[in-house]
Amino acid sequence: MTEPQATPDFRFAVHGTDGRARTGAVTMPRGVVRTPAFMPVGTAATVKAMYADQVRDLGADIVLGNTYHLMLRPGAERMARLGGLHRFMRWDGPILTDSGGFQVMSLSALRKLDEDGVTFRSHIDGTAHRMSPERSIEIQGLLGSDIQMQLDECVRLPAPPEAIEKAMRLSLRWAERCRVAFGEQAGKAMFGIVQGGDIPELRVSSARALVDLDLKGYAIGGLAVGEPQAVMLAMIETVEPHLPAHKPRYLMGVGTPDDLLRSVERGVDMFDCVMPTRAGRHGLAYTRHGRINLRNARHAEDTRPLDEASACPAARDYSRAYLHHLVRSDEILGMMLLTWNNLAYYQDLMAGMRTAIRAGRFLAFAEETRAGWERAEV
Ligand code: PRF
Repeated sequence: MTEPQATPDFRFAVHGTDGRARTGAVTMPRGVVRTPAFMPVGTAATVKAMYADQVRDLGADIVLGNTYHLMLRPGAERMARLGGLHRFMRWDGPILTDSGGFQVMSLSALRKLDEDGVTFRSHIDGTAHRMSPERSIEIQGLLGSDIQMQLDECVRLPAPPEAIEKAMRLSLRWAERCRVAFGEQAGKAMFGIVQGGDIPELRVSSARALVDLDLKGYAIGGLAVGEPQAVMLAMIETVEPHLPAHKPRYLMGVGTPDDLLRSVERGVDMFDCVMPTRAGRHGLAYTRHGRINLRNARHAEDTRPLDEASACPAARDYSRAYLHHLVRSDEILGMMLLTWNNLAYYQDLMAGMRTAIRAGRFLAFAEETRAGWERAEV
């Protein structure tokens, strides 16, 4: 290891591999992201139901913010006047922002896509907005994002091949425009997004064209959008050999704990997903023993904690009976405790994977982890 620089630029180093799985670190001025990494989703300048300090204490090195939500409320220029997203939400570590295209397509009304960007109406108040690749990068800059994503078009699957190809080519043209708009920014990065749906040839040409742009990292988008897990994994296997080994790879919007294990096995370094936080607000707990639905009557008199061996107080110190009661009563604390438990589980899973890769026993770790889930409702 070389001496850390006073203000480190954006760097990625692989520290160990096991098969295709890698462990390493992304280093940037606001901190180091240990990979494989799971980024809790902080859509509206908050990881819902969590204090920023709690998120950090669980071992999260980076969180995700959303251009779409923050441009609508509180607004990008206002955020900049307030000192940026880090100060606003009291998170001083790195922040990755999604570009907005994906959220526009899934949340807004009356959206219209053309060569130059997307026009849409806010899901909050119906006001009209326009986002071009350049404006997306400008907004991510105003937010103060450390890792910015290109604007892209993600097609839900199944879809006709022509639609998949059209979106993939448009995303490539937008990647070039975003790269120009981003320019060179010390300590920051813009990632490209591989599209191409479930068509291997399109995935490969998307990856190749993006690699030619020499970006600092590469995301795989357009997966976990309706296709079976086997198709998602096959697409990762198709794309991975075309991505540079010395740059981070980020699988967007994925996934279940099993998705994470199988994607890391195939060479993915970074993930984000609403699953642990959203599930926590709906009474679901992820544990070493599998997913538990606390709403179920079987927990009403169960004095055991979710996981007595966990370091997380939410998992260790509260009975399932109490959690069941909170969930059934729609109490805020129920959502807080289950979100806390779930993010702790996800971060522990990532830490376990990093350790296992370094020890050269990733597949054994994955098998042991999956075997534990079989004991969910005992
Ligand atoms: N593109 C962008 N964000 C995303 C996706 C994508 O394809 C996905 C797909 N799983 C989640 N989030 N920009």
